[in-house]
Amino acid sequence: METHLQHRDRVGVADAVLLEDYTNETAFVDNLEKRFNENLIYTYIGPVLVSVNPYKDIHIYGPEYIEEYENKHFFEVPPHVFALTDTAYRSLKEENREQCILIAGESGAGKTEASKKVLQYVAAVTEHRGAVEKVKDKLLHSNPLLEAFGNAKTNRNDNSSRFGKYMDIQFDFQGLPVGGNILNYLLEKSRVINQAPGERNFHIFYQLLAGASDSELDELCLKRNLSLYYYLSHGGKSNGNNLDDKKAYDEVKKGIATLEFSELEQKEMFSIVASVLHMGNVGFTEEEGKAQISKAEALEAICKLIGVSESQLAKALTHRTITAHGDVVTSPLNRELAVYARDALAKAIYDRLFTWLVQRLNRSLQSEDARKYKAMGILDIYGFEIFQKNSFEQLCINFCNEKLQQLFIELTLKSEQEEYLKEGIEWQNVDYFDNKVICDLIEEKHKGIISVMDEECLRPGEPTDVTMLAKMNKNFKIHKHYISHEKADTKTQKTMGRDEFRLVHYAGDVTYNINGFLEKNNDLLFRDLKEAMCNSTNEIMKSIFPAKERESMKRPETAITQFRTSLNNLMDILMDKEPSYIRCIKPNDVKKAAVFDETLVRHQVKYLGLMENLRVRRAGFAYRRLYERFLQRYKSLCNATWPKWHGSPREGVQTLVNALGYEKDEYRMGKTKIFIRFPKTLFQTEDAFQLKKHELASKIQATYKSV
Ligand code: AD9
Ligand code: MG
Repeated sequence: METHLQHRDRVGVADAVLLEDYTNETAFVDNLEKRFNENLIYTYIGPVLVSVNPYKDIHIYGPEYIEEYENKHFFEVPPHVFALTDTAYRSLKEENREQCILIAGESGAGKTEASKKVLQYVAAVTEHRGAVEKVKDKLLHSNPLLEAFGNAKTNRNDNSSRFGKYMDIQFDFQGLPVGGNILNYLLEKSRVINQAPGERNFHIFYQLLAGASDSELDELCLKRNLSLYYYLSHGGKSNGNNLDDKKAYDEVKKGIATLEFSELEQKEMFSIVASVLHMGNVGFTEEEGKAQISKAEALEAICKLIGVSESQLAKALTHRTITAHGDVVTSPLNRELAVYARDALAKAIYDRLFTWLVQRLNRSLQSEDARKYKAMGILDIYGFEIFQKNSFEQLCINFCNEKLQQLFIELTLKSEQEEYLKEGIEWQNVDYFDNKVICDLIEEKHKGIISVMDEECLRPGEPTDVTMLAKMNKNFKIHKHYISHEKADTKTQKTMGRDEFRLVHYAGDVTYNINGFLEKNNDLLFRDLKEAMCNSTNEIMKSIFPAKERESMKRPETAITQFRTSLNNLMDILMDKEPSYIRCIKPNDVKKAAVFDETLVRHQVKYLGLMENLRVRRAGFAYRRLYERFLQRYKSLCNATWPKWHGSPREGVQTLVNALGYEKDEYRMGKTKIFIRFPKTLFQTEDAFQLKKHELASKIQATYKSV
C-alpha cells in the first residue's frame, strides 16, 4: 500500500498549508507541478482555491462530480471549484450570508471558464422547476452573448474577455435562483479599430459574417468576405475555419431568443454592428486641408442602417463645431483629423452598444419576484498586466488589481483574525505588505495620480502628455512607489525613457509610457458626431447617444475618474459579502496541455501574492478542524474513543490527542475546533489512521474468510 507520505510525494498536497516549508516558493511551485502532472489542477491554500489551466478537457465537471461535491464538507473532498461553490452556496442558503467569488489571474489563466463552472454548479444543484428553470436558462445563455460582443482572439487567449465582469446571481429565501444582474467594466474599445498582428476584432463581427443567412447579410449591406472590411483586415484573419464562428453565431441567436429580445431590438442591434464595420470603410481625401468623404457606398450603408441623413453624417465626419466665448464656430477637419473622428465614433458606438447589451440582459434577468433576495456575485476581471509597453489601459487594470488586493488583504486577514478571536486562541499579528500606500498614490483626492491626470486634461491652454508627465514627476518626486526618469537613472540603474514613469506595484514594477494618456483619458467625441447619432431613427442608437448629453455643456468625467468611481462602487458591493477566492494560473504561454513552465508559474505565484497568502494562513496554525469531524475521522486511533465516544466532542479530541502524544506546542483547543500548528503532526496522525484502516479492513476480511 502506498503510504500517505509516498502518496504525497507523488501527487503533492491538496492544501499548500500542509507543505513543510511554507516560505519556500520552489516547494510551492513544485507541489503545483506534481499535481498538474496528475491532472489535479486544483490546490488549496486554506480556503483559497488555486487553479492551474489544464488546456484540455479533464472530465471533472460531469453530473457525477456535481453529485460528489453536493453538500460535502469543503476539506473532505478533493479541491475543486465545485467544492468552493458548494460551500459558498450553503453559507448563503443556510446562514443567509451574501457571497462573492473573486476570480483573479492573468489572461488565459482560466478565469472565465471558472466563472462558468460556478454558474453551472449552482444551476445543477438548485431545483428544476418552471420559473426557476427559466431564470437559470437566461443566466446561462447570457454568457455566449456577452462573450460574442466582449471577447476576442488575442495572442494570449483565443477567447479573451476584453472587459471586466461582475455578475450577481440572486436567490430567494429558499435558495432558488430568481434573477441576476451584470456590471461591466472598461471594454477595450480600441480593438474595434485596430488589432495587434495575429489578433482579431471582437468575435461578433466574424460570427455575423460567418453565420448570418444571405438575406440577413443583404439587409445589412454586408458581404461574407472578411477582407472587404478595413476594421477586420489588420490583425489575424478568422480562425482559419469559419465553423466555430458559425456555431457561435447560432449560440448568440439562441441567447437572443432565450433572453427575449424583440425582433426590432435584434434587427437594430445587428444594424449597429454592421454600421461599425461600414464605418471603417469610410475613406477620406483632402483638398486644401479639408477632408472629403471618398467612398460613398460605406457612408450610404451606414445611413441606411441607422437612419441618419447622409449629409449630416458626412458633415459631422469632416467638421468640428465648438463653442468659444459663447460663439458657435464650425471648422473643417483635415484628412488626419477626419480619420480620427471616424475611428472615435466607431469606438464610441461599439462601446455604448456593449453597455446597452449588458443593460438589456439585466432587464431580462431582473427577478420578477419583489421578495428580498440574497446575492452570490462572481467577479471575472482582468489580472495584473506587465507588458513590454504599458499604457493607460494597463494603469487602469493594474489600479483595479491593487484595489482587489487591498480587499483581499482586508478580508482574509480580518477573517483570519476573527476566527482566532472567536475560538479564543491567542494570535500574533503577522507582518504583511499593505498596498494601501499604492492605492493612495493612484487615487487619493486632490493628490493622487488620477487627480494630476485629470487636472492636466481639464487645464486650459495646451496640455500634452509631456506636460502631464512633468507634473507627475514633480508631484511624486519623493514617493517611494513612484519612479521618474531621473530617479531611475540615479537609483535603480534600470533606465527608462523620458516619456515613461514607473510604479512599484505590489505585484512588481511596471513602466508606463505616457504617450496617449491625455487623449485616452479625455475620451472626447466631437459634438457633431454625437448630434448625428442622436438624430438616428434606430432606437438603440438614440438611447446610447441621448440628447441631454449633447445639450449638456458640462464636460463628461474623464475615463479614469469614471473607472475609479465604478471600481469604488464595486468595492462597496464586495465588502458586504463573504468572499471566496479562486486564483487562476496559466501553466504556459503556448496554450498547450501538459506543459508546465516553471518560470512563468513562479512569476504568477509572486504577483498573485500566493506566498504571502500562505504565510498569513500559516502564521498561526496550519490546520484546523471541528471537534466532531476530527474525532469522527481519527477515533479508531485510541481505545477510549473507539468505537464510540460518549462525552463531548471536545473532550473526546483531548483524550485522543493525549493518547497520540501531541506535544503542548503542537496544538490548541479552540471553542469548536482543534488547531494544529505543524503539518507533520497531522501527517503522522493521518498515516497512523490509514494503517489502522488497512488493518481493520484485513481483519474484517480474515473474519469473513474464516466463516
Ligand atoms: V482573459 O483574462 O479573459 O484573456 P481567462 O478568462 O482567464 O483569460 P479563459 O477562462 O478564457 O481565460 O481560459 C482560456 C482557455 O483555457 C479556455 O478557452 C480553455 O480552452 C482553457 N481552459 C481554461 N480553464 C479550463 C479548464 N478548467 N478545463 C479545461 C480550460 N480547459
Ligand atoms: Mg476571460
